[in-house]
Amino acid sequence: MHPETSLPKVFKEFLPIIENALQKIFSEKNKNILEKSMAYSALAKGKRIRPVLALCAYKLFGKEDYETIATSSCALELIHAYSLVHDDLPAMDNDDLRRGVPTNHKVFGDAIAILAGDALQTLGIEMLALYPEGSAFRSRRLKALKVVLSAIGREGMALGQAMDIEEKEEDFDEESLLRMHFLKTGRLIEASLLCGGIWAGAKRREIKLLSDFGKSLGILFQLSDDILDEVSTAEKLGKTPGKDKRDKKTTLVSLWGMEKSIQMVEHYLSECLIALSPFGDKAQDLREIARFVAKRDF
Ligand code: GRG
Repeated sequence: MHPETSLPKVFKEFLPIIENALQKIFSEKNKNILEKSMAYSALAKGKRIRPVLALCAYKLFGKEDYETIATSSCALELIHAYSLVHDDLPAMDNDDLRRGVPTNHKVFGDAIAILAGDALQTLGIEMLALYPEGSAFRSRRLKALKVVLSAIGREGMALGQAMDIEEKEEDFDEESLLRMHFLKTGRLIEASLLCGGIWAGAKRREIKLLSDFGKSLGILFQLSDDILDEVSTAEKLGKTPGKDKRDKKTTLVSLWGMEKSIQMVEHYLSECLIALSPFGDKAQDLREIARFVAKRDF
């Protein structure tokens, strides 16, 4: 779907670790229909930004044993994959194309797609409860699990999705739109960074900086997604472009206009960079990711 050359170089380092861990999770032969449907969406070509962010946050604190957190980082991708499968369903966004291939329900039917989403979410939670392995990680596992559960449930991603579905166009002013996007997209992005920090044993004030960075990165991510929805192609995006406009949805671009949206990309990028500045050179990978999210064209 996308040329790897345009990805920040840290992706080159981490993508093989992530893909390998994902393959292991779905390695059994003679999979049943539920596992086939789960694997279809989880293994489809995504950017893997959430596990990459977790690994970058881990590396930020001087850790180099990336395999230790490979499976738990992939848990974030499983939870993300669940949200995409459910988001694409006819009762939600009703989309036919995702990650360059037909959406899960188009291949497996609505009922199996719902169950695959459910099971991807549960599997992600199970992986967070079990990994990173070992008694040394016991309290960090619990902390990371709590962070993710809070980010995806009734005060996080699921609430953001409900707000997106329920609220009428006229209900969305700038504040409520930003809040909806923070909940729907930003909280899992922020949680991915926090997990990496927690598994590395980061201090409270370091976690706060990661959280500030994650909040701005989440909005930046959504903003670039809205801009791409207007200007990109299905081939580049791997999903249907122009859908927000057709569905008459309020987006950050429809609210601000393209010119202001592009200025706001710069604003949120600089907020990201400010949050990272206390980390100095060690945060170079995260800086590159923020710049990539601001400039990405897929
Ligand atoms: C069903 C509870 C529930 C939530 C769905 C993920 C989501 C919430 C909705 C997807 C709608 C959407 C296009 C949101 C914009 C930001 C976003 C999450 C884009 C997709 O994530 P990427 O770009 O996708 O990381 P890949 O395929 O690269 O992993």
